[in-house]
Amino acid sequence: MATDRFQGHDYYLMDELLTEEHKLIRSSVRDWVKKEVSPIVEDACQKAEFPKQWIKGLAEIGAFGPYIPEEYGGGGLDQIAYGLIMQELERGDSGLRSTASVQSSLVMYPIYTYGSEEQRKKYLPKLASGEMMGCFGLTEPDHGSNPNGMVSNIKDKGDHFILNGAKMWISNAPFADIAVVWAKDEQGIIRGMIVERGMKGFSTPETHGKWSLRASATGELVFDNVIVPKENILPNVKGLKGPLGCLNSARYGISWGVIGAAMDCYDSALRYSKERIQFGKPIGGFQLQQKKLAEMITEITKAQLLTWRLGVLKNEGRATPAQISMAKRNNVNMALQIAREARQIHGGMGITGEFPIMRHMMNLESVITYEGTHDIHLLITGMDVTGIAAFE
Ligand code: TGC
Ligand code: FAD
Repeated sequence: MATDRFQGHDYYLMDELLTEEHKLIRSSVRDWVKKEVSPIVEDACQKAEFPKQWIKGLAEIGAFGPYIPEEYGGGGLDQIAYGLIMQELERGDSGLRSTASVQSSLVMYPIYTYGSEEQRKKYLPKLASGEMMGCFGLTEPDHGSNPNGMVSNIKDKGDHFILNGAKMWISNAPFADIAVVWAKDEQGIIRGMIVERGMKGFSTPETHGKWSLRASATGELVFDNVIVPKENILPNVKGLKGPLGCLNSARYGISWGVIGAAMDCYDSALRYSKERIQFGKPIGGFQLQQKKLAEMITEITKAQLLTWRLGVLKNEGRATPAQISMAKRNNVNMALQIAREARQIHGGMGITGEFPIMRHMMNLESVITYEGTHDIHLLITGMDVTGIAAFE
């Protein structure tokens, strides 16, 4: 990719709503992305490799567990800071943000929220420092949008459980040291547990051939009579609300993250429209291109306002799951539409790795599917406003 000339976009002066600490965090993550991510991300995607050196850097900038209390190694920051970190990471690449949001919201969050004090002390500091990486196993081959139908199961054998089943599409699985796994007990109740690499019968085959999130490692989790000690069960939650509670945090982070990807596409398109000459003038001087750019910045601004308000509500403990669904759905779709329009503004150059556009666009095709599809989030809003579930 050519030199990273990204500048943030703040049409409604939203920076005035941020603290000095928020701005400092944002600029340190942006600097790190420019220095360590932008120069190699295109190559990593072309080769479908997750650059492992990013793990140390992500830990150093505080991207693992920003809102987990400092006594467990986290950053002790608020939800706006978490959102800004996700925004800057996804500005670099959605796969990079995925790595950080899985570690923070889907591994550290459940251990912190549902774990015992021993589990918190054992895992959280190592997860925060990147010494240990985690993944989250909810989706199964036959149960994606409907995780309640899962068939992975545990059987009580006295001092341990025997775990059988399989999870699919699991971010970070190929290199994770631990997996937070959700499986049904003999009463059919969903339980969470920590499965460690090296446990007999546990394997994590990598998923190849993705056209999207190529700089993020994805894999399966296979459990063949895995012995899970009882002390590895998350004691403080039972039922589907356990994993769905984690998704609230991750979906919130995504609603910020994708604004980063959208801003990167807009930023590139705006610059290109002023530099590219056709018919004797910059293409940005044609009304058709201005329509695209004007609509892009309008949609980015609306998304920024939505997520900022959501962050305030989340800080106050008042954000509802349905409000989070609305922001995730709106903002991912917004970013994907902007990527498609930005691709057109770049003409043929838009399909090359000289610009970040096509990579963002392909990544966003995963982001609009994972953490609840575009359709599922619409149904969540529909249920919230009517009081009637239309999932089945
Ligand atoms: P339903 O009967 O509605 O609810 C079951 C129980 O859960 C509670 N609940 C929630 N709790 C916390 N947060 C939420 N968002 C919640 N939504 C529901 C609910 O109150 C109930 O509690 P209780 O006490 O009464 O038992 O459940 P349902 O089976 O009808 O399903 C509802 C539906 C379809 C919305 C849900 O299954 C869903 O969200 N499906 C989408 C699945 C999904 O998002 N999977 C994501 C997998 S992880 C992932 O994609 C990671 S990508 C990571 C990356 O790389 O960044
Ligand atoms: P399906 O559920 O089969 O859906 C197929 C289509 O049917 C979709 O368009 C959907 O909207 C629609 N549909 C389904 N049900 C309904 C309905 N009731 N009404 C109307 N339409 C419906 N999962 C994890 O657990 N951990 C991870 O780390 C993780 N990482 C991922 C990384 C990547 C790159 C990808 C692509 C996925 C990841 N996932 C992960 C899985 C992801 O959450 C699922 O793909 C997603 O929840 C959708 O499930 P599915 O793919 O089985 O699609």
